[in-house]
Amino acid sequence: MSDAKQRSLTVNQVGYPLHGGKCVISAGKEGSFEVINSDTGEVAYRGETGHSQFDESAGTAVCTGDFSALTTPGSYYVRLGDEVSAPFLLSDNPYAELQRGLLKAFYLFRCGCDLDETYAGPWNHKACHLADGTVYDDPGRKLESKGGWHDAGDYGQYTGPGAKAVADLLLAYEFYPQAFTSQLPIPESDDVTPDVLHECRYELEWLFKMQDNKTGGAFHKLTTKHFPDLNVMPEDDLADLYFLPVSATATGCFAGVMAMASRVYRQFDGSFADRCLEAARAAWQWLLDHPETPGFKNPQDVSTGEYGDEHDLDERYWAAAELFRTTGDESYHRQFKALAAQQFPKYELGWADMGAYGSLAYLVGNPVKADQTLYSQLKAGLLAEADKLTAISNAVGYGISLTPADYIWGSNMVVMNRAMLLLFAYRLTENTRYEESAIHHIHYLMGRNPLDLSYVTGFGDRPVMHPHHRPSVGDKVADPVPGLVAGGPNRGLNDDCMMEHLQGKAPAQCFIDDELSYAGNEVTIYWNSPAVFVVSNFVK
Ligand code: G3I
Ligand code: 9MR
Ligand code: ZN
Repeated sequence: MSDAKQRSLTVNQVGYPLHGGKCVISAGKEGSFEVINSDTGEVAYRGETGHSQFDESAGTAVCTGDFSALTTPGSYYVRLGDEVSAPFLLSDNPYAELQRGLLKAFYLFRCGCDLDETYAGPWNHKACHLADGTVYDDPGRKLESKGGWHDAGDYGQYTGPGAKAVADLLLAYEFYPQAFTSQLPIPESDDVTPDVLHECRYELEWLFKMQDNKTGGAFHKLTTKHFPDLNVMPEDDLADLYFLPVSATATGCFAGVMAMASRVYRQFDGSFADRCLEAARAAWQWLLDHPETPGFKNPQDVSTGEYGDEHDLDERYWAAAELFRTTGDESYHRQFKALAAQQFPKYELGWADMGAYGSLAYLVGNPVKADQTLYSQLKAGLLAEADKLTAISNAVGYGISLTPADYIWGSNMVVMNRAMLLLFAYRLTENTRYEESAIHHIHYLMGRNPLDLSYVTGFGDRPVMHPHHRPSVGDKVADPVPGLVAGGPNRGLNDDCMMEHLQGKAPAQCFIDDELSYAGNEVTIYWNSPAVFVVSNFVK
């Protein structure tokens, strides 16, 4: 843990925008509270908390102190009796640095190139995973494999999760271009193309290599057979790399993200946009040729991440939606409508359930071309989901949309995905209720939670310090690589470290800042990416 002691009075440790809701959450005590200016020691605001109510996720009674009326910029903390909160800022644009940190993390996840000190600071290291990979099913076949981002705390590279991460970042850019105007910087920075697109292109260039040019299908993943030890730096991980077999879920995600990229990059680089579209079409053809395929399973001698998913309708649905949105081609529309008529989750954004990307593409595409009945159905469905999420958020202590059952492996992705969905609803209706609910999810992530922890390394008064992230463990730098979103509380306690330390805890307390805890404290690109999206909505 960081040196600061855990406090029962919690805030967003980065801060709050000047205008809009601002609350402190107290676990235990209620009553009069003061917001104190940290520089002058003066009381800037006095208020009364509401009454405490038991919150099942937190396992404690909690109450809220509202200080929305305080709108003077500055650095503050809250006092209630003898309890104090972490310090935080009130500012016009409090999340600009956080958003850049969350995005810069993708550069720090890069595989296959030197991370120079100029861009990576003390977290620089040499190029890794440069060798060709062997096609697992056809061992005589070797293919170039270099590039892309590592998935997580391990060095595997997985097509579906990579596509989700790129999709979130491209959507963030499409929705919030104003949040991407300054350089990070990264080696490709120029004054023409926004850095977010340079960074995504690094992954997209690798994704091209995941398409089997013999069939158009996408290999499920590129990994060694087993995970290396936890302290192995990327450039020292020299075991053989394998392209694991093509799967329908990977191919659907590949087609979806390539069709999306073709649209987004068109104005910057027409020939790259053409390449993306051609790759998407070929992947789509593979899907048509393989209407029923079993979900991916690790072969017996492979133990890296499986990302198993039996259901590929949602990935096909997303692919058809993006191909229709990008090309306007009626044949994709027909196929999208046929898929939409089937039963599967259409408002989820996880690595396994990609339906919401398809629904959104249809809803923000060209409404004139859309089938009006289907359009209305999907919009009503999305808003109903968003209403459900705001209702849960308003009912429970920490103001977010998770029920106790939702604290699973990667619960912070659930937190951010749901905030994303709320922001989709805001986009479609301009009803600020959805946006107000979304920002509470950032407050939770950044410290206003039962553990008083910022789940983003390098940000906030009490951030995660020991993520399950091999470079952070293996390098000689005391601080972890910054800008990484930790998985978060997981009531399943799916690793030995959690089992040893967290038995009997309430769901939102099932978290330990220990590098051995891979089921709670690992980091991944697709936990960072929805955070970039959500925070970007609030960046000026
Ligand atoms: O969705 C179910 C839920 O319905 C059920 O109530 C709950 C009970 O445990 O489980 C939920 O499923 C969990 C699922 O994550 C949710 O996404 C599974 O238990 C849990 O095992 C599964 O964990 C996945 C984990 O790999 C193990 O397969 C994570 O989502 C996934 O993010 C993680 O990915 C790993 C890669 O394999 C390797 N690289 C690192 C990465 C992050 O840890
Ligand atoms: O380090 C691995 C991590 O990146 C994965 O997400 C996780 C789940 O697949 O597995 C971790 O590896 C652990 C392995 O599964 C069990 N033995 C301990 C390993 C951690 O060092
Ligand atoms: Zn690498």
